Amino acid sequence: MSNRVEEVVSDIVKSVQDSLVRNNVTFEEYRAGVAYLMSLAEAPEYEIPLLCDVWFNQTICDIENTQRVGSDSNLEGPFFLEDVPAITNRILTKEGQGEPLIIRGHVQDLEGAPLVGATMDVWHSDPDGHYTGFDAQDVPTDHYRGRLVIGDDGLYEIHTTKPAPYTIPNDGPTGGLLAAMGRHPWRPAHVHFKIRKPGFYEHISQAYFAGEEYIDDDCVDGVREPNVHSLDRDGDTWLLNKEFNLDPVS
Ligand code: MBD
Ligand code: FE
Repeated sequence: MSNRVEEVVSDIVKSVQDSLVRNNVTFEEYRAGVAYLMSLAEAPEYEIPLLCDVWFNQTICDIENTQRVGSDSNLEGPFFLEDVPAITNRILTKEGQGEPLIIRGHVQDLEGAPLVGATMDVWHSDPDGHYTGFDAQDVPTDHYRGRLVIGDDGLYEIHTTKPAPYTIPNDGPTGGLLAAMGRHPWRPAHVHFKIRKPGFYEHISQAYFAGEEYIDDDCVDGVREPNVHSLDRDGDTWLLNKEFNLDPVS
């Protein structure tokens, strides 16, 4: 009988051992690595998920995308919150700072039938580049996050403001490691989505904006072409069309 934990963990351990050998890692460097891992235990709670997501979250999405035919998933990141307000009157951002952005499209199955009753969570960083509920509590948690329910026409529409390029938290161990590697902590501007309906695979993705800063130099290497969108303009409002087709659980 196969033992999945034995299979995966022993393969990961072997990969790390091979890499230590290839790089002639010293005892001193090994101890520094262990001390680094210990520093994560004293850091804010989100640092371990953040570090894992920086290196491995998109890898799992890439694997998942080979198994599905619907819309491409993209990394969730560590800043989703389950308890968020309902999006009423299509309004996600209650602050009105920044350039207006309308996001709209359909949530459908693979044949184009509306996913009536599906929930859609939307979240993005505030104009200061923070996710509410995690960083400095200058903006309440019910801003820049919300959940709506898809109706009979399968349509959704959200009114918010256009997020800016974003630095992942860089004052803790994750940012410290990137800095020690000579890397920057920036991500291109992005909006997160999570769509759920019983009978369908949970869909998690992001929207990125074509041609914007860091689109080719994301510190978490999350940008994939199907999730990069060209924006339209209507007066001073940006328009993003994003269509979602979910795979049924077979
Ligand atoms: C983020 O905002 C994010 O989206 C990801 C994937 C990782 C860290 C912070
Ligand atoms: Fe994010």
